[in-house]
Amino acid sequence: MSMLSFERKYRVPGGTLVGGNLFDFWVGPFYVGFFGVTTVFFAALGTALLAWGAALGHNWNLWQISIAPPDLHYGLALAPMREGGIWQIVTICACGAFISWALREVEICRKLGIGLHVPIAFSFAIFAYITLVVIRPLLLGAWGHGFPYGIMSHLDWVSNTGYQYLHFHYNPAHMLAVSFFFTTTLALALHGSLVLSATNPKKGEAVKTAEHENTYFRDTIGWSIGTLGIHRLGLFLALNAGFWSAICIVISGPFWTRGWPEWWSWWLNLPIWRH
Ligand code: UQ2
Repeated sequence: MSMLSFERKYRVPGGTLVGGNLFDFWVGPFYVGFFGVTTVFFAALGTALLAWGAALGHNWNLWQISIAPPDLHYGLALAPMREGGIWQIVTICACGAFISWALREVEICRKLGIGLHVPIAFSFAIFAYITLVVIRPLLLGAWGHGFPYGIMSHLDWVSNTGYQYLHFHYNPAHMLAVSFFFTTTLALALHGSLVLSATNPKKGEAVKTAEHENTYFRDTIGWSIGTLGIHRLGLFLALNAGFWSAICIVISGPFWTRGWPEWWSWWLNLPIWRH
């Protein structure tokens, strides 16, 4: 892989959070660091445990492999390996690997002297995952409330959990999350298509700049958010999508146990409807 002169200039010692200079080196294009070592450790152990769990299963059909959490009667205790213990250690490995990766991103940002936007953005995705497999199971009192690690099985879990609350689309936080996901795709479609349209002129013509991009939107809707603004908007929309996803599932069970359609009775019960 080619290395730009720019990269040599910024491939600098320091900026580490843990371990001083000990792990402050690169392997090929990859920065290692203390958290590179812990990422590889957790990822390798977790993957090996998933393979073991798959070997204990009924077959090797990729769609049917599933590593399930313990039965609810184990509560918050450690379960035997074959009865959900694998899921519990895989979950620890996943949290360890994700958090290590975020902290490795922090060390790289510090080396480069750039903002921490990327690790902060990633932390929202980690927060959503940890809400599903740690925070909500803790609040409900059993690891069995986590979702199983399997392609079809995790979809079944989502469907079953949704129907447990009758109609999940009536969950107001779910409404916000879905709206943010859709708006994220709209913003990225607008942005991606706009940039490609400006950078792919007719044969023989010069590549266009932000002035053309601004003008396109001023002509169509009377306003342009700007080249920096669209990235601020994109980050805002994406972080909110992940954040409200975490909120919509953590309130389901720990804070609202009935069907979500029923939650809206507060609206029907407003005194303004009395005549
Ligand atoms: C824009 C701009 C960009 C863009 C985009 C817009 C030059 C390259 C996509 C247009 C975006 C607008 C008007 C915001 C739309 C609002 C929502 C909530 C989707 O103006 O500046 O820079 O990529």
